[in-house]
Amino acid sequence: MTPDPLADAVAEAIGVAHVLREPAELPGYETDWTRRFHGKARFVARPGDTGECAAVLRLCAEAGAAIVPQGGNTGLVGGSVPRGGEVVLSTLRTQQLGAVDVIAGQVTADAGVTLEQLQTHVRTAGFDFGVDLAARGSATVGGMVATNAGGTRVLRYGSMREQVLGLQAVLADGSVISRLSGVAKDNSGYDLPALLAGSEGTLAAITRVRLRLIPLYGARATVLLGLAGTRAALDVAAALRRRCPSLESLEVFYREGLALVCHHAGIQPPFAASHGAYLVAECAGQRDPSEELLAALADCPGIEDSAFAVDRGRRSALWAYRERHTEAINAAGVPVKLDVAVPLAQVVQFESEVRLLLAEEAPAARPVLFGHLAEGNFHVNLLGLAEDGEERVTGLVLGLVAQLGGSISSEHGIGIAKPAWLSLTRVPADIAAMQAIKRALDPAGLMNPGVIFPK
Ligand code: FAD
Ligand code: 2HG
Ligand code: ZN
Repeated sequence: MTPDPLADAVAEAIGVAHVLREPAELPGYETDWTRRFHGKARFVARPGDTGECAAVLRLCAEAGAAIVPQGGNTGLVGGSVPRGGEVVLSTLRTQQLGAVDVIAGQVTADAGVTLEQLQTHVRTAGFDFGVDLAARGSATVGGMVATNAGGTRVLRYGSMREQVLGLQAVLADGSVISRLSGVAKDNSGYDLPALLAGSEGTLAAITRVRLRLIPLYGARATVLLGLAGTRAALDVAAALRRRCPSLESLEVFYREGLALVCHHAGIQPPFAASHGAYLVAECAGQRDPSEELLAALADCPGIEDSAFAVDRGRRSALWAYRERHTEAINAAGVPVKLDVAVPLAQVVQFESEVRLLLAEEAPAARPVLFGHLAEGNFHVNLLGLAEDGEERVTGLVLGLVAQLGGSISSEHGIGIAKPAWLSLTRVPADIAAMQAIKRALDPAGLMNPGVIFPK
């Protein structure tokens, strides 16, 4: 073990068992979920609460040591792993879940609580949580706020920021900001919780969050449709949005992703025929929403195949074709992931143009497209792209997105994967304002350096 006075001081503050310094203990904290991003940690600190987290950050500030906050390490833009020599601040030991406030429909959760733990906890009290995503077993509340995670229910409940009523966080100098009262209307000054949502660990370490809850719906109806292509999927999506107030999800995928999932999971495709696009739609309510969903679908032309489910097992089987894309892609190789969104009016054009662009510019790569159709959010995954082509091809795809008026990061963040392209969709004054905020809260640039802005 290399001598390190900072690690010794941190161990004194939070307990020697909660500072990981042995090389054998570190790899899980040093490589991201996709295996594309990795770097050495100086050591890993695992504080157990806000006070201990503040002590760690204060000591790091005094030593001028950079910090990488880390939750479940399921982030997909490299922001959760060290670039080389930073202290990793893991929140996984912070595990408190407060009692559900059944009058306000709120709960307070520590940053290290996983989405699944949160869901289980609030469901026993008759509530549910508005954000859901496939990494629910590992993704943490803190990480989800820090990335402003989206997922499969944004069309009904919004992203993570919309669920945050308040939070507690430690700034780079170790000072603590706290707004956990749960008061639903509070206009006393700047909305710091909203600012920290999506800040990707660059402004503060989030330690506790006050969350809005939604009703727990007992009835769900899910449909998987086979359609001619994206145009047809968009038409169905528009009709369902108009006709089904209980609509919660509109997810799209294509035949290349379906083939990967079936191969990886060892399952049969849903239909005998292959289709140009697949759409998963789900409605949820206190009463069975099947009739509402089926009536709306009956008026939709262009549906080539369909599978419908209301019971949990069959619904999960339909969702698996969509939800298991990320793991199936990871099993096939180390992907380059481009999480983008375009205005819905440009979705059809984007899907066809990006495929043409990739066929011309990266013929050896295997593109896998899928995503959240309701928000025009495509996950463009590229397998087998030569390393020396990553930057050029990323620039071309993100350039197309910008040209169509879209976003180069729809829900995963900028991380260390995309700072070079931030100026495609943010004007200089916008970037300067964000950098001024960063400087004000973290003057020494210790919080997650290299994330969002180029170093
Ligand atoms: P980490 O990966 O540990 O960290 C992510 C970022 O947040 C890093 O920049 C890190 O520094 C920062 N951070 C973490 N904790 C804190 C904290 N307490 N304070 C300050 N900063 C912090 N994302 C979506 O948006 N929608 C999806 O549908 C979705 N599906 C996914 C499915 C799979 C299978 C996988 C592997 C990932 C998916 N993701 C999705 C991405 C990922 O799950 C989310 O970004 C999630 O919010 C990250 O949470 P985490 O706890 O793993 O954070
Ligand atoms: C999803 O929507 C996640 O499933 C992951 O955001 C996307 O793997 C990806 O590219
Ligand atoms: Zn997604």
